[in-house]
Amino acid sequence: MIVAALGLGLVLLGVETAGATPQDMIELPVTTPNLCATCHVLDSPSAGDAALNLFGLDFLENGRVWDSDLAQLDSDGDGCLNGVEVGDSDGDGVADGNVTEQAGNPGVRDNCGSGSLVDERTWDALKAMFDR
Ligand SMILES: [Ca+2]
Ligand SMILES: [Ca+2]
Repeated sequence: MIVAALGLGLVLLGVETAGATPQDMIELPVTTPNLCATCHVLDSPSAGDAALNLFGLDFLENGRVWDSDLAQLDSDGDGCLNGVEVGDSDGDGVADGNVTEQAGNPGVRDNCGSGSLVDERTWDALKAMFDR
């Protein structure tokens, strides 16, 4: 009986974990083309293999809420703010202008800006001031 209850608990836990992802995705005004990969290291993460990328970790730390604080960060350190990459610069939950696709992946260091090493270091120093 105890084993059965434990098993049920694990199943419920797994369902809850997997079910949270679409709910989190609603937070972002623009999710294409990266979809799951916006927050995860895999395109199609499963409950047991859903490692988060740098943006996903910041999103989690931010209480799984998309807001102006998160939009002002550059989670992946590529010189582009999360808000710019997602397509909602001010993080108010409404896509910028006629934006229908993310400009870049906020969790992957890509070529969406001219982030030099110096800029990244400066930004890391700035972030460190707020990450207390
Ligand atoms: Ca970035
Ligand atoms: Ca990026």
